[in-house]
This record gives sequence, structure tokens and C-alpha cells, in this order.
Amino acid sequence: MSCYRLLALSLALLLHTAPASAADPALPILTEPAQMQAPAVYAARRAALMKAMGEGVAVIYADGQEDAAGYRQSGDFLYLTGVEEPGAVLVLAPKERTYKEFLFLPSRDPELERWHGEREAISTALRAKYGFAKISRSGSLLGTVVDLSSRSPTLWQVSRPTLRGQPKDLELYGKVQQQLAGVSTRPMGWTLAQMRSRHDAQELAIMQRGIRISEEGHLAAWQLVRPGVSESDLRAEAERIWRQRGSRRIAYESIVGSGPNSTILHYPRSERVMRDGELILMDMAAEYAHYATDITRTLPVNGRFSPEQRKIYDIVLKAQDAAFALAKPGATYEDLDRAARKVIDDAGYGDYFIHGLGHFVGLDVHDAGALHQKLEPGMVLTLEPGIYIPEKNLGVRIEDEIVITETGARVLTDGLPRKADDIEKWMAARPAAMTK
Ligand SMILES: [Mn+2]
Repeated sequence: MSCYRLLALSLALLLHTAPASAADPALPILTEPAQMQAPAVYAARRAALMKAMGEGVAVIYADGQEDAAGYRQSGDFLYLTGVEEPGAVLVLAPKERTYKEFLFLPSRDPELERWHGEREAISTALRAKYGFAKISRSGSLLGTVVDLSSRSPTLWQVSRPTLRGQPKDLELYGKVQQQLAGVSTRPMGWTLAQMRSRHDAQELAIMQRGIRISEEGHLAAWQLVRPGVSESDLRAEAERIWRQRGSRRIAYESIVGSGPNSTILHYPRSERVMRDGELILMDMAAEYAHYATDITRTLPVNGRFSPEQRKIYDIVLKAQDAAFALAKPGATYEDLDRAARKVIDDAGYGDYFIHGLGHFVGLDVHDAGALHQKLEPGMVLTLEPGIYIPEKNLGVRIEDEIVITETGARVLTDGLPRKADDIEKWMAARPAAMTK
């Protein structure tokens, strides 16, 4: 074994054992390989939503999208069912006596299944797996909803409207109303979005695990940061680690931008070679068990911040600290945003902080939730102030995830150095083995 391989091996062992903090909550049992929670978890969420409905009928469509890792289920539908299949539909009818919840699945297609894998027949086993007493094929959806709404004539629009054309639920509700007089459509407002934004202990344990995996990928990539190395090397290294640790996909397109690219908010390409004296901004994280993570760090390529870089870095850090100090139940996101913005404004860089302070994180990276309402325990949000000065090729963003607790807030992404001194120390102590 060469000296290089020996050092690489010890580094791998170090990475394997380092990040998972002993204080982290224990992961709930997840089904493999889909990494879903127990059916009872989803049933309880449906029960809570039906309680909020009180009466009437709600139809929630699986509205996910295909990406490189396959079909990714839409957040609302996954939150309520744990079912990953495309084309599925959930129907809730709280006033019904026998069956209050119905899962509709598309008909089977033997030819398609040769390509995408076999789907299960509707059976006792499938009902147990998904936790539904009633599973039917989609052909009977309209008839069922007409029947249910004839007895309780309110059709709830549960999902927040998206910008992607006519929502499928409203389209179906229109058809129901054509067949049945006296049925009204009502928006549920923010009910489901707020449910999704208040994460319980099990969800937080899953999200913490995703954060630890994401941090491992960051640290592995940071090992490679030095002049002459490509942005693509960092991205590839982080994403390799995430996959090895059980992440199915990246939480969003990794943004790895050096020098001038550090000032481009959604820099997509990650192919530039880093140079001495520049900053490297890495906004990248893994998805784990369908939960997203969102982390950004900005490092000096040569391991030491220049005085000007450090000055900007410290302002961004101070802005993040100011926002964090206000994070507690009852505060609003606007309070936090204003506090961070004030720090950057007062330092004279207000024109260079050109985006919002943050967003909720959960099943989606920009997760559901009412950012205009008061913060509550269990909410997870990012604090990501930044200063971007294109004329100086200097961009700094620091992004952490916090969870609102009963009394304040806690940083979930605490496995990565954050202060300029700590980053420099970490870089100085890196094993030399990874030098390219
Ligand atoms: Mn973000």
C-alpha cells in the first residue's frame, strides 16, 4: 500500500467516524429501500388534516417530477401518505362513517413495468404496507368523489396553488360540480403548509441525519480546496460521499463557485479552476429519506482570508448571528430578516445583499410553510445572509439550518466550522495527503 493510499484510508476512517454526534437524536425506523416512516405516522397526519376540514371532501394528487434519480414524490402527497408512486391520488372525507380515506393508484401496465419495475397488485399486503383500508384504481376516482360530495358538499383545495398551470384538484372539482349541483369549492389556506412546517421529533431526527451526511460531504470536498483544483472536483467529492452514506439524490443543484463565480447566486456549472487569493463558495447538500438539507460555506482557496475577505466574511457572520439571536417562538421571519439586513446596511453593503434571509426546509428544500406568520417550535429554517461584490470577484454566503425550540432556537448544522478563524484553523490542519 502506497503512502498516499494509507493516508487516504485513514482519512476515510476519520470521516466515517467523525461527524455523527453522540448527542443527535436516534433515527426512527425507516422502511428500506424507500426510507419511509411507518404507515401510522402518515395516518396520524391525515387524521389531523381531516380534523381541520371537519366536513366535505379533499383530493390531493401525487404531483411529483422525474429527475436523474427517478420519480420524486410531491411534498404534500408524500407528507400525507408516504406513498412514492406517480399518478396516485388521496381522497379524504371526514364525515363518512365507514371509510374516510381512499388511495387511488393508476392501473397496472405490464409493458411499462418491464422498464420501470413491477408494481404491486392491490392486496391485503399492499393495504398493510401503505396503511390504507381502501385502495382502488384511478378509473373510479371521479365517481367516488361525486358520491362522497353528494353527502358532504364541500370540496377543499388543500394544496397551495403552484405556478404550474391549472391545479389538478381544481380541475377534478370542476368536473364534480358539472355533475352535482350545490357543491362548493373552498380553499384551506395555509393549514397543510403549516402542518408540514412544524416538524416532530422523528422528522427532526431524520433531518439531523441528512445534515450530518451533508456535512461529511462538505468536509470531504474542503479537503481538496487549494489553488489549481477545479470546482467540479469539490462537487463530485461531496456528492460521492452523500451517495455512499445513503442519500438518493442531491437536495438541489450544487453551487460551487470560485472567484467571480462566488458572486453568482445560482452559479450552475462548477467547472472553473480555483486560483490563489480567491474565495470558494459552496452551497450544496444532500437529500436524505426525502428530506432536504441546505448548507453554504465560503472558504479562502489558499487557506487564509485576505483582510478584505475577512472583513466581508465577518459582516455576513454578524448578520447571521443577529438573526439567530431573535429566533424563537412568536418572532417572525421578517424580524430576523430585518435584523440581518440592518447589520449589512450599517456596514455599508446593503446593495450587495440581494436575496431573502432564508426559507423553511423540510420535504422540499424551499419547503411549505407560512413565512409571514409567527415562528413555532419544530420549524426548521435557513439563515443565509450574503454579500456579493461582482467588481471585486468577492462573494460570501453563510447558510445554516436552525430549528425553533420551546424557548429559542438551535443550530442543526453545527458540525462545520463557521467563524473565519475556525475555518482557517481547519484548513491548516488538513492532512496533506489530499494534495493533488
Ligand atoms: Mn437556501
